[in-house]
Amino acid sequence: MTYPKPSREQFPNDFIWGVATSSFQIEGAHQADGKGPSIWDTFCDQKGKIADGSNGHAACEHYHRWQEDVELIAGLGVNAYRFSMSWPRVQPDGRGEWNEAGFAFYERLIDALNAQGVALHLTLNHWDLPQALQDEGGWANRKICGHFTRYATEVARRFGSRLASICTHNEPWVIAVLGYEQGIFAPGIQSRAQAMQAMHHLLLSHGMALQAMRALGLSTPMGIVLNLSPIYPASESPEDIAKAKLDDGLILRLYMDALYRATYPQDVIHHLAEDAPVVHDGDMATIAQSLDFLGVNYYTRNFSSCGNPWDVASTGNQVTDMGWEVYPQGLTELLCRLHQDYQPKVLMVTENGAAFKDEYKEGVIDDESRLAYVREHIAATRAAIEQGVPVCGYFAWSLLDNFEWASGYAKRFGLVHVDFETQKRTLKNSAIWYQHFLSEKSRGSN
Ligand code: IFM
Repeated sequence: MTYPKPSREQFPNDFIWGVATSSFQIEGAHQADGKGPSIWDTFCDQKGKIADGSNGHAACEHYHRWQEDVELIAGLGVNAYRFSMSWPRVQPDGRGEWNEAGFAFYERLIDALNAQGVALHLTLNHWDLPQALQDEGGWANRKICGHFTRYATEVARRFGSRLASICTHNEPWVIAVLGYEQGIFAPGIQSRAQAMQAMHHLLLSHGMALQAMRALGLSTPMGIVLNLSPIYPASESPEDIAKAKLDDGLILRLYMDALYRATYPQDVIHHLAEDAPVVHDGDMATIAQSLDFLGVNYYTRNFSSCGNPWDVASTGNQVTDMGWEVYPQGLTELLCRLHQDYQPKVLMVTENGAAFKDEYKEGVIDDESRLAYVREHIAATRAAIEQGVPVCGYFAWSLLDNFEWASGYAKRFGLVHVDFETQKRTLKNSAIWYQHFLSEKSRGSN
């Protein structure tokens, strides 16, 4: 199924159109001006953890090239920018002194973008935890909830009124499961019990931070961003169907039930058995603060199989450089399901995009596959809105080619190409299409 080409006019006038990045993936300047080490600095230093042996020392040098990047963002014609703050840049050990030089960087960035009419959507935690907190157990240690709440409150106090929204955590499932259970992301731990405890503390700290930030009297919308996708059984066998239900529980219901129903799903808790998190009285009520928005990061759908691993090629659909199937309908389905099952006040597509190999030819990057991916997913978002889902924004991932975590710099998600030797930025055709789409006046002209 393909969607009709979208046009901007099909969306409400106040729809949020943005591009997204995160601190560790673009900033570089890993030791500049008093910044402390993050768990991703430590992880990159361990042999074999990052596919190309790279790290975030330079990344896109955004810390030094932020003015050029502000012009780039404004030039795209977006009305919003989603970015994250590096906790160790503003509080090097995560629990002690504030680093004024770090705050000054974000102050300059926020003010410059606001001056260009670009609204700022801040994420407090996009994975680069201060290493000093990991040294005392990181997200698996309940004490971190207090540290995170103090950090969130300080950031909201300083910048809240200049921000269009504040998100506590980006993709807690990734932090907990890839970081503490599978160990393929920082901090590289392999323990399901620790992962589930980390998951619980991420959610608890989210609720505590929301309470504390709201106590400042701010009207800034506050929420959380989850990585979600529909999960299908690989076959009609009862085993595959049961596996898909459980996987959906581990990836979606665990988080959504906690946030919207103040409970963890019993089938999942039963399955986790002794690895289930320790939950104190009152925790679930704290987690289930009312959310001003739910951020959804969508890239692909998933299949669950009890037998051989699912072969993505068997769908016949295009597959990205990450090995992820291109399946825009999954976004429509997901948004409709979230609306039906949990009724978030509003939903934002906070990340959506694709890594493909790009060819740079005489200053042109003709990334037709990425362009089609973005266009189709915007159309899929539109289809959900037509079905009554209150979606208020779409952010393309990502503004720039950047450090793609354990994959290093080889996987390029940017609408804007970065030559990592020279740091030259070049708009890919997908960026030019987005720019044109955003500036279009007449229906169907894109
Ligand atoms: O690059 C990441 C981002 O940091 C979090 N969401 C998924 C993206 C692509 O893998």
